[in-house]
Amino acid sequence: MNRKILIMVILAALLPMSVPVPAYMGSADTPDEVDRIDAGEEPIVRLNPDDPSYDVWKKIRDDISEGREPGPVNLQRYVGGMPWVGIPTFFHLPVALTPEDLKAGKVEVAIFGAELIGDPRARTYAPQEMRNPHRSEVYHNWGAFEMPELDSGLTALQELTVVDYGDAPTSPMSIERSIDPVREFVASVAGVEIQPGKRTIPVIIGGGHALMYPDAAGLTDVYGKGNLSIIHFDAHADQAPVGFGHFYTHGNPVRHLVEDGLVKGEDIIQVGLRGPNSTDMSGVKWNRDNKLRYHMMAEVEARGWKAVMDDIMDDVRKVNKPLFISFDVDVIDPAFIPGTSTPEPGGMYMREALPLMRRLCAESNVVGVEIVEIRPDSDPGYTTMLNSKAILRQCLNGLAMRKKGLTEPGYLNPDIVDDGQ
Ligand SMILES: [Mn+2]
Repeated sequence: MNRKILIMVILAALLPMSVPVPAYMGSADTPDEVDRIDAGEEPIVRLNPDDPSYDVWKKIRDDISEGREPGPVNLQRYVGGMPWVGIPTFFHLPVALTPEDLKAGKVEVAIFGAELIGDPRARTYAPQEMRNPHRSEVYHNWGAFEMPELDSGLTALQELTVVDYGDAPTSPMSIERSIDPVREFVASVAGVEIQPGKRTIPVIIGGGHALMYPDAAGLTDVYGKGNLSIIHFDAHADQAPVGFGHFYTHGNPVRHLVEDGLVKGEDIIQVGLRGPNSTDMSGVKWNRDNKLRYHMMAEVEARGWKAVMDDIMDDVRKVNKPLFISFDVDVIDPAFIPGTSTPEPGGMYMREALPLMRRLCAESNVVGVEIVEIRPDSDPGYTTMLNSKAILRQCLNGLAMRKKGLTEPGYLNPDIVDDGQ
């Protein structure tokens, strides 16, 4: 009996004692599939490997690097332009297609899309809408037309080498078949060493929050198990014990990352939890038993934003490991981001989110970022795309500040805080 089966048998023996199955969850009879898993057989997912489209979604073109030197390619014809001119990539950035391109271009940040089909939160067109300048022109002036951020005085996209890295491979039919390819894709980006001790930062635009598992796991493949910290922005705790029998869902990545030993509970900081869909008191108990740090909206209500923000930054300093920012946009109040799958009133305001994102990226060692649960299809006023882009831009602004050494806590350009009169 191998170790995995032994653990499953022990868990199966303990399960009826520790987890009573509520009546509404149906019969406690063991379904056939679980019998098969207990017997050490593969779960039944009937696939057709003879189908010529079996793996086209993850098969790399043979001629992807043919006839060109490795490095980013700028697709724009002109030196600069207005948002509605040119070929839409993320912020009109140059494109890179391979890890060799990232390495040759010493690319500091690679932005790419990922959509996990099979989750009800999937196929949202979020990556493509992030590339689309329509109704969010303010962030899409490009090249010579780029404007500096007032708060830092820096033009982030000119300070940093950033590319559009296309999209991660995801099966159009199966979340399960997509997990390992996304994990490997994230690891292949973070694995690019651009100078000693400095690696490319993957920035993932999604898609359902089931992404958090392969995104974080891909980073631990590079930085080491137990050597990654996560700041997790979300209205929801995402450690649900249920998922309709599925292991990977948008509601449980935190639990699985901890239980699989990839990330330690004490290295996870959660911000913005609230609302009836978030968790119940048994979920809170799970958080406390596993030593997670959390700052719920109730704490903001009790203590005020400034005090809580200072504690969040203290937590990040205390954990002091390479940091992954997992930003579920439903942490923001639906007044600002209605285009998300599980909106919860009473959330963070953009005025709170922007400086926190900027500070995290400027003052800590960020090695990966995901901005997920963006749903342009339920964004009637274009605020979702505008605000999601603002969050990403403040992250890039913070990374540019870090590169320039502007890492003093809460740094703001002094001339914009005070008119000196
Ligand atoms: Mn989430």
